[in-house]
Amino acid sequence: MSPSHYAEDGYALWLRYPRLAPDSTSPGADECPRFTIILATPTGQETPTLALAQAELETALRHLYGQPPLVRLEAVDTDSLPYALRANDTKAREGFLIAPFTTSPQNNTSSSPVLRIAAASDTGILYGVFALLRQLQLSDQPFSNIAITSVPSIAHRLLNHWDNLDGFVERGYAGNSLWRWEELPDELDPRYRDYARAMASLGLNGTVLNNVNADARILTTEYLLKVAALADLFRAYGLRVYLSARFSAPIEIGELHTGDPLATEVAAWWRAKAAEIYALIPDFGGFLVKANSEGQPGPHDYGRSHAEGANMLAEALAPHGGIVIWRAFVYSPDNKTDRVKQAYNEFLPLDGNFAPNVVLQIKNGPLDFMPREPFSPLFGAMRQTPLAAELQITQEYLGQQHQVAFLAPMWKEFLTSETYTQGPGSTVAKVIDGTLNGHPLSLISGVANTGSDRNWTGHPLAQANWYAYGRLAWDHTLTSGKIAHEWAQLTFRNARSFDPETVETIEKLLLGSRETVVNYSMPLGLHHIMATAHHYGPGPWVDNLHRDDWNPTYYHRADEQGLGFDRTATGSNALSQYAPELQTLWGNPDTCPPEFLLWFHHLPWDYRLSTGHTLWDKLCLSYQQGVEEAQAMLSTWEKLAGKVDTERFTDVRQRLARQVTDAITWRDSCLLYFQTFSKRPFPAGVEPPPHSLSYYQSLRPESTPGNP
Ligand code: GCV
Repeated sequence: MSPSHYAEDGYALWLRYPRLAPDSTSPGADECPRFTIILATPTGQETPTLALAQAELETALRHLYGQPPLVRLEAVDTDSLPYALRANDTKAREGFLIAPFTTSPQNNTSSSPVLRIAAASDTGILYGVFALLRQLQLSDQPFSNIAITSVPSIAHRLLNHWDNLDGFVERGYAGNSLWRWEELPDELDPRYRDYARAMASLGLNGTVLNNVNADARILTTEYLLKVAALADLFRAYGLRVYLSARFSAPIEIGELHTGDPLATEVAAWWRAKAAEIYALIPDFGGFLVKANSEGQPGPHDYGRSHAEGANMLAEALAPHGGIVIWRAFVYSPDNKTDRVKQAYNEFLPLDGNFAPNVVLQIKNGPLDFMPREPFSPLFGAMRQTPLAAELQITQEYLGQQHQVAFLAPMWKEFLTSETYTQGPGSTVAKVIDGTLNGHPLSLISGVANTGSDRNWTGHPLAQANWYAYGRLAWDHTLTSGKIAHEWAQLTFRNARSFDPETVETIEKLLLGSRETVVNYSMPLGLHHIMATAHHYGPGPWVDNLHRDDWNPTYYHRADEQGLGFDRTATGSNALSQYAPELQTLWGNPDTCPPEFLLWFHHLPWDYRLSTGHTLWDKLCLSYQQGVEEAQAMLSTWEKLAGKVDTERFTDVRQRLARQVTDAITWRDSCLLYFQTFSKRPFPAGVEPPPHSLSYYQSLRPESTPGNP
């Protein structure tokens, strides 16, 4: 079968295991190596997790080389493990060592390569197996040269599903929820296992099953039994279950008249609920809470602080080893302060007041998952509280399932941002992994882009974002290039033939894609100028929503003088929430990086950038560049005809064609609209829009999924 006829539906994700060596019936079959792999754990005993590890090795190596491996379990003395795997914490326990093993003469398996995977836990072994299989498919180095010691950077590596109990996924663009609540606990969709396996293959060890806009019913016994069925299934994959808890649950499902965190009956209710949960799910991870944000109940309803609310839940979970993940995504309807300042203002005074098993989960930027934002200033400022990053894998503001936007470069930009709180090198990554401020509790969350679509993520290339999130959660020092390369090779490597050029082409396309989306939608630091509610496509003209800070006009502030939000001392002074080094750098438009220019400054249309362009010209040219880049992505992809299987090729081609149309709509809408203020002509090289502004303002996408 030629590669172009090898149809794939994407279900296998990056775990396809295409044949790497001649198959067993072809001449040269004897060249296929027969591997011997030793799995070494402290007990050396067979467990459900080790059974999965062995099964994975057998299936994978049979597919890759046509030969099953010989797998042996062995006990290892933990003192003989490298120090990184011996420490008494989650990170060390989940790490692994892969090393060539020298066989004794009497045990000699002659030419058979022998490797040993050792870890302090069975989950560490499973992660090691997936790492080995990845490495075998990526490198052409001999098996016996593989030597890896790896420990996760962050202890708790979670997906957050914004899934409602009726199967709807908020901001989900890949079908319905994976969880079939009406069938659970009696019927277990085989897909649950495939999900857990995919999670383990990335080293992700936690999943929050339900939406942060939580339904209290998830905490009823009826639903907890369903949750327990999933937890039982996920356990062997090292995957722990967490739930989003609705703060008013004691009233809604508990028949109390208050949810006041300082009321003794409320605390007792949560303690009893925690005990019930742990009786059913002994390794339950904890609660994720969205409180007093966008209409959700919370401690403020009773005049209590976020810390008082979080600590009450923390106290209920503490005896069982659970944690509270308290979200910092808050902005108040009555607060007239610049929305991007509010979380900092609300949470910084509480620093030091949280219980040790509370972690504050903060979105990467201070606004809301825009295509580009500076990091949230809380990451620099709050030193006494463990801080977790919340990243959005689902592309709410980056083209949803229609557009390619590989997000690793965006997340790397965030993780490598300098907070300067302890001088240079005080990166956001070091805040999150707990090393900068010495917190043993570390956590990262990604809002899932998975759903019931056969290929999990809707857009075939959006799988790369789930992959990238998992890889960065495990090791935040990986580069975007390496991650793109890994994913492209694992996902598109042809069975029976290997075409490095195809992989390289996909890799490059991915790597530039997020910047392309920024260029044609919100360049130069523009933000929140998308259409209302569904957040798909442009809406810079929207000014009639009942809250000021829901209106794009609030954010871009276009007027006859210029464009942008002044967040310096002459404006909202949100800049003052950052370290002095950043205030100096970002506070001056001449030194502010162009990508944050209109985030921090309101500048005249004729302001001259270091490139020599005026602001107006640069704005127009950025939108134009975005369109041209989208067109280039389409033509690049078209060159892969016959090299990528027809099914995925066609699917991606159609979506890229749609992306080009969307990019043109973004450019034309925004430029015509901003031109009503700038009153300047488009510079040379910018294609004039074929329609009037009112035409673009009348466009309404037919049906966009995922809207609450
Ligand atoms: C889950 C944004 C999204 C909402 C989401 C909210 C949040 O506002 O549009 O759908 O709600 O963020 O993160 O809580």
